[in-house]
Amino acid sequence: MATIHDTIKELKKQRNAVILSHTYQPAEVQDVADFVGDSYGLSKTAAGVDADMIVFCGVRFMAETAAVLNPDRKVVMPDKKAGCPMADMLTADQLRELKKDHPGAPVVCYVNSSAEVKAESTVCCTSSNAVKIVASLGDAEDIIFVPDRYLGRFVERNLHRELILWDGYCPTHALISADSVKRMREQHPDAEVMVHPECTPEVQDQADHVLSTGQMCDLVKTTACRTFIVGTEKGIIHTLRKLAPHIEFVLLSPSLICPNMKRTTLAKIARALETGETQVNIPPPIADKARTAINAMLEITEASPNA
Ligand code: CIZ
Ligand code: SF4
Repeated sequence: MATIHDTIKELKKQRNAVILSHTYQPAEVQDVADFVGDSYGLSKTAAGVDADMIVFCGVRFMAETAAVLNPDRKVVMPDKKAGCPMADMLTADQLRELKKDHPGAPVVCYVNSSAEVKAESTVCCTSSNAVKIVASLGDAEDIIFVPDRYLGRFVERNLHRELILWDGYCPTHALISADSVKRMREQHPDAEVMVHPECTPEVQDQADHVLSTGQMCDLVKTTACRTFIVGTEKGIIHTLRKLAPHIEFVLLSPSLICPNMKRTTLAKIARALETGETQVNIPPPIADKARTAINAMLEITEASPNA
């Protein structure tokens, strides 16, 4: 009898599809994917492969980014309800109002935002390049940074300047307490602690490394450290163990689970491949403006990749 893995493989061939999985996805989803990575890296990868259909296993803003960067391909989400509460904390109307209060201020928007919000922004950023993107705006007196207040605070501290922040946050990362870092350090005295900049400043203060998911994956390939306490969504533990099987990875808190990231199942992937549902459609005028903000980020990061 054909297994779900056989079915996915066969349908993928028939549809000339590629499966992309974010590192926060369940282990079994990551294992059937052609590429595993962060949202922006995956979208860029998708642009370079020969496929008619992209099955994006992640949350909506990620699939939207893939659709914006791959306008000629069909991008489908296995579960259309997989949203991101942080992205939902800022609407395009709210951003337009904020811009009116600060005329002329450039807007930097974290990729964890809707295509409509990106379309209202000057330049996008990811958690790996947020500091560099804001720094590139140099002398601007006022800079609006949306929607994550904690990534915004991380940028403020690194650049020693104030930003106009929105009050968004990730409910999964923001719930982690600084005390939980202290407790875990007591249990694992030889471990280094890495946390995501979506964590609160108090948690960031307790960590050895504040890193994006991509930077965490890079660090474990070269480090001499043999135990890490990991302060980001649980799915990445599977990714990190595959990259560095000789290292022990301990999740900072059992509550580091994003319910939306866990909506994807193998059965839903098979159904998405079979039916082509649910397709992500971004109206072209919005997609064009969102692409401009994403490409502006690319130009800045590629102009001086190591700066
Ligand atoms: O953009 C992503 O993939 C997210 C949500 C996290 C990260 O650190 O890259
Ligand atoms: Fe959104 Fe947080 Fe889930 Fe990432 S982990 S998708 S920021 S709710």
